[in-house]
Amino acid sequence: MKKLFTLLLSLCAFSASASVEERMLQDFESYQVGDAVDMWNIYNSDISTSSAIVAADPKDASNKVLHIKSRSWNTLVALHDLGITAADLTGEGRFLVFDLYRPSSDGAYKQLMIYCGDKRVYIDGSFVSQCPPERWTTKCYQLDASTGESGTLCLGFNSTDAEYYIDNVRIVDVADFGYDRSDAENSIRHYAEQCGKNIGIAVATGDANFFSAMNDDSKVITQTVSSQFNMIVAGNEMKFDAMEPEQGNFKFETADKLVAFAEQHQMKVRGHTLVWHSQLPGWLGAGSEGASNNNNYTRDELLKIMENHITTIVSHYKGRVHEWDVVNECVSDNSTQTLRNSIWQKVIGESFIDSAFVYARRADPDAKLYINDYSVEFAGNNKADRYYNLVKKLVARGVPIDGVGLQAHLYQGSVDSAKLDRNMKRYAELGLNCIITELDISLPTSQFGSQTAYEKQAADYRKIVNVTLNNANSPSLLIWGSSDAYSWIPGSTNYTRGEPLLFDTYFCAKPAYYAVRDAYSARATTMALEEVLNAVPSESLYVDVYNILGQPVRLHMHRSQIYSLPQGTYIIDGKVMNIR
Ligand code: 9MR
Repeated sequence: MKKLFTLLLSLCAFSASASVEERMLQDFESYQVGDAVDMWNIYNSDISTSSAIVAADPKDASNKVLHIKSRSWNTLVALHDLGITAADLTGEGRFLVFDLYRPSSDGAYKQLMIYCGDKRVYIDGSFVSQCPPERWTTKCYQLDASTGESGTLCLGFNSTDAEYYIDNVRIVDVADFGYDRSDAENSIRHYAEQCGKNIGIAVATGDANFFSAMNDDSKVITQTVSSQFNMIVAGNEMKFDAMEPEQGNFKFETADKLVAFAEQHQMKVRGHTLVWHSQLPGWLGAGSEGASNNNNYTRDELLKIMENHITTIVSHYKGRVHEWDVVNECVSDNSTQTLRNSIWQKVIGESFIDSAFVYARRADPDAKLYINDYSVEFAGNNKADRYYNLVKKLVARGVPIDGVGLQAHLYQGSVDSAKLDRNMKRYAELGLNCIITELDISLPTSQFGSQTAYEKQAADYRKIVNVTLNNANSPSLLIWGSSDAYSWIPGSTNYTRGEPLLFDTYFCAKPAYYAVRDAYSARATTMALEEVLNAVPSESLYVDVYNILGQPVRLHMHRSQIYSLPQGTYIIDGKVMNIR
């Protein structure tokens, strides 16, 4: 069951204009099972223990694939006779793509390298999770700009113990992403800014090599992140284990890069996260669930550790990180208890929350301080109400908290605008902000590729944005991931759900992208027009309304009647206005 890719022109389902062209370089079908393919070592080391043998696809015996065992560092597969140069592999909208499969015995974290002749055209910035075990995954790389070099295309994982399969090595050209990253005036960010809102994106090390690509303006991910968003949050790189991997030894390098990138692109930074039960360093002795106290810390000792962690990090970024998730996911999933079992709660008690906020406030009095949690979006739902009751108590006892984060890891179809609106309003009554911090709206695998499902997903995104636009205490909305290829959802749901984001694997805009952009732009237009109308002298009670062809719709209409016009675009007193 060979996939037919050769010079296939496929229209992206998402937009009439987005188009993707694929050119097959090697699908191994012309080989015999058992044929060996050359390997190459970058430093000419002994590669005799490594092998690349054409084999039957572990999932489909009728398909031929390449089975690779890499037993020495820097040993790659040499794909001869492809007739390409390094320059052929690069360009805006051009990706090198292949399918990857690894048996469960293979370790997940690896570093991919790609060479064209002697020229390295790609390297993962670090060892990153490559793909789930025992399933084919599409891997997609925008290579480093090259000119002229030619030679054999070599690729593989830098490892002494890798075992994996590859197939369908191909070049993909995206002729049109369905949106123009260079059009600053027609971006989500532009319209959100007109509405006075922050629209954010989470990026992580493994996402199109973001931390290596961030200084390269030709990279699609760099362009997407900086052109469409005005806020950024690190998916993993500012968590406890990343920032303080050894006690008292803080690692700021990666997070510093993120902050510098944000400043270069006039984006705000959201700091995620200071105190959490997950992604804790081993030295803390909290165990795999984050709920043990293997070092038998006393309450005072653990408070000191927490104070030092928060104070060091928040001081380091004083004035540069706009807001912090001070305490993350402290509410229990068990409806009979308030707080989750964690080392913090167990050793310090509920007041660990109070202390964490106080330490953060002291370190940067201007940073906005948030509590953050999941499954707490919709007022009336059990966990949402327990979260609210906890926050209400924090406010009552004077904890220096500015706002509440609703993570919003949602399923398509689960969005309840009325309950979300009610939630935001009850936090406003407490004097708090209430923002969406980690939005994604997943689809079941059975709906992948379905235009109808993407439209419904888009409608859900639009609902969420509209609720935030209706609530002045909701200044920020952040999307948890840059493209469907880099979402955490598939792995976390055992690959039963996914495709939850605004962009697909190649960063083509999905309907959800347009929905979010339109939601902000509609409000921005209305807001701009309201200003124009308000500027009209109060005695001018009547306006002339035209359609976009300039034909009169209503002349001398009482301006109080404008919002009763049927949905559509009009020119009113010389200004374009969308009525929705
Ligand atoms: O996106 C993050 C993913 O890369 C990590 O593997 C995962 C580990 O816990 O954390 C993900 O982000 C989480 C965030 O920090 C807190 N809320 C839930 C998010 C999804 O798990």
